[in-house]
Amino acid sequence: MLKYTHMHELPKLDYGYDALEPHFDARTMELHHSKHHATYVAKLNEALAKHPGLESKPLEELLRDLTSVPEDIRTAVKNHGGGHFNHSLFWKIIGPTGSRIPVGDLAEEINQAFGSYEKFKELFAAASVSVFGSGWTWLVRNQSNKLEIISTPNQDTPLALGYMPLLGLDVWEHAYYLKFQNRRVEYIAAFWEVIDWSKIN
Ligand code: MN3
Repeated sequence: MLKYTHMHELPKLDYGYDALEPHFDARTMELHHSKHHATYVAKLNEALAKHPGLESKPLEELLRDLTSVPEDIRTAVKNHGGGHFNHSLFWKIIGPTGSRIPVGDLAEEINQAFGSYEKFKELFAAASVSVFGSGWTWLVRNQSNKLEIISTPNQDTPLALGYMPLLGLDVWEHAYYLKFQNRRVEYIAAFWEVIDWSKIN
């Protein structure tokens, strides 16, 4: 997955800001990536700079074991490091092309865990709608290697809870307010039109 050897950097997108139109609009994509995500990266680097050496540690390692992070920067790493990790994953699992339905072994696993892809989407949407305030909904693997749908508040990561995230949906208002205002349900519906299951598999 993500590997870092020095200062953390804002990852380039594999597609243009307007590539996901009409589902995800260009203006939101641009602000979300070049402002919101960039700010998480800048603030993460700012925090890590207080403890030379930590910037070369893989971010996933820090997030999996936040208690090992020095206390004076723990909250900053959790929030901004989490924001960097979560968004980096998010950009990777969406795209202008690709498979809009699960493929391969994962398709079969989703059917077994949730009944069908339609049922999975219903459960995932219900979890996304019920996130109060800002947060994320995830498809994860638990420690028994089974699929689960979970939600996390703010920029908390599934890693910190011992889960391996496969896909995540950002349900902060900054991810959808310009186009959908308060209509989170419509944003979730648009997400299924831009998700690329071939990358998740
Ligand atoms: Mn966001």
